Amino acid sequence: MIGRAVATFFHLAAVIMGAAAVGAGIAGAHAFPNAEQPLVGSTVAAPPAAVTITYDAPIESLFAKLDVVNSSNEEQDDGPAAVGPDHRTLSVKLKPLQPGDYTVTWAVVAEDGHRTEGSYDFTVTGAGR
Ligand SMILES: [Cu+2]
Repeated sequence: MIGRAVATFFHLAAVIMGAAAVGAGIAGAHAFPNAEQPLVGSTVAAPPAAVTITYDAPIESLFAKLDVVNSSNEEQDDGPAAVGPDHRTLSVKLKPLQPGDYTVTWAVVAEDGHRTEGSYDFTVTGAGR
């Protein structure tokens, strides 16, 4: 684990120092979401059982984070986040959600060592399961 962190650090350092020489090709290797479930900013009638984000590039299981909180900032995820076998999906199961607003926060490291992060909200209107 330490070896891997060091390798990541050196990769990042190399990227910073080499950015001018390598140019625009680097950007394509970052992992950004290209699909979210529930959808970003959506209002859903039925409480979802899980949150799943699909990325446009492979992500590292070791560094992937996905948290879901309610409007009182209380954790709503039920168990650790999991990276799918294709290394492109990140998901976490949820406790039974009450009607209200929820915030999803994620952070991932692409297989080339580049970190990306973000957050978004969704709203649940019904209590269901
Ligand atoms: Cu990258």
